[in-house]
Amino acid sequence: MTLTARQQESAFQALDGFAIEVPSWGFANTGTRFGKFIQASAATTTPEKIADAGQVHRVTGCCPSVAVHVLWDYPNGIADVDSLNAYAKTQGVAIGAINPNVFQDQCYKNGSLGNPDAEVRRTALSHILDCVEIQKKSGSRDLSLWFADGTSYPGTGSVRARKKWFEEGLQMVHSQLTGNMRMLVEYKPFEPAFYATDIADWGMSYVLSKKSGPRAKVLVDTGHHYQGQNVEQIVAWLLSEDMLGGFHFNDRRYADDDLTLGCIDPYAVFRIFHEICLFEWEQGKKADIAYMVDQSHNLKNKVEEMIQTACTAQEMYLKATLVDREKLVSEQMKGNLIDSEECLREAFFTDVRPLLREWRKSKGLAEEPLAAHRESGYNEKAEAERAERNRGAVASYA
Ligand code: PSV
Ligand code: MN
Repeated sequence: MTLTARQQESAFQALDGFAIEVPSWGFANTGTRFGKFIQASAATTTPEKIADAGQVHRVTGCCPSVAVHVLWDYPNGIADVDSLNAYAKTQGVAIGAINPNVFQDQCYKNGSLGNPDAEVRRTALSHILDCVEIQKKSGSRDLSLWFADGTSYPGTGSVRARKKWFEEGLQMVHSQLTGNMRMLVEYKPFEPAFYATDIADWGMSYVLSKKSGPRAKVLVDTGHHYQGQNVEQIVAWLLSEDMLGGFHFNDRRYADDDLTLGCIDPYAVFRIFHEICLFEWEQGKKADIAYMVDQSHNLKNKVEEMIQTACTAQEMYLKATLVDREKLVSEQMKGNLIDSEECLREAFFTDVRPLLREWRKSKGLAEEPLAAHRESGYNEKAEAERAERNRGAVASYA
């Protein structure tokens, strides 16, 4: 596909308007339940996670914010907000979505907002409301809600009672949101619950969001679906209902694998972006969607993989902007299956990397973000500063 000057200009505009948020937890040493493989350069403190996010943005130019997980990143709660906001600014990024954590404490064994014990439900609600205060003080637009709630054996919980408790809890959270604040409700079919997760799919997330109020939207984590599920169809439905709030991007082969975006199926990522671009083209305006990454790299170097992810997201998004939508719609209406499908394939198989290099040059960025990062010496410096603390992490884990 050769691009006209007009197409190149609109591609640059599209890239100017594309940003993807990185997760603080993607920079720390994490692992599977079978073990952790420690990286000497991994972040050991919240400022280090923010500094890593800053480095990703410095070389890619498309990751201006970092999502935080309150229990992991704000040891002193709201008292940490000002200093972290100020520090993030020095690193060229902003604090993004605020993630409460109502899944790791012992009291949450039988759930949080869906727990049969009213006292535990109150504890969970109170933590989430504290997070709303952090969100307000931080100036973060989105509260990102994920619940590990559910039951793992048949008969061990009332599905409808738990649904009702969720409705009540989420409505309370919604009532505290002001200004442009939103709450995004994430779903996940299984893990850690293995019989009936309380918010297991987009329909449940949709119902709870609708019942909470207009600031509640659905969050689609691409890894949170059953094998073979058509995620872009879910995206299109949510868009048409004005209920798509954001994404947690990652790739998967089997379940919630949290692999690098696009490493298994880049065409699936392209198709998601295509549905969004098509919708925006028809509406004549941008959809209000928070693009976020949710990956925790256990094996690859963390900063490098986040750079890889950001670049893949840009590439797939850019390809989606190139679809000849006028032709697509006309071929669809005529029932021309091959010609319609070719509109997608033509854009998908276009090598957009030269265009991206041009865009980066026009922004004063390095043409190859990964190479620029490697040449910067950032990793060596981080390793020298953090290795000792990370050795400590191995010792305390063993
Ligand atoms: C749960 O699997 C999840 O996708 C949620 O978004 C959490 O906030 C995140 O991973 C980190 O545990
Ligand atoms: Mn997620």
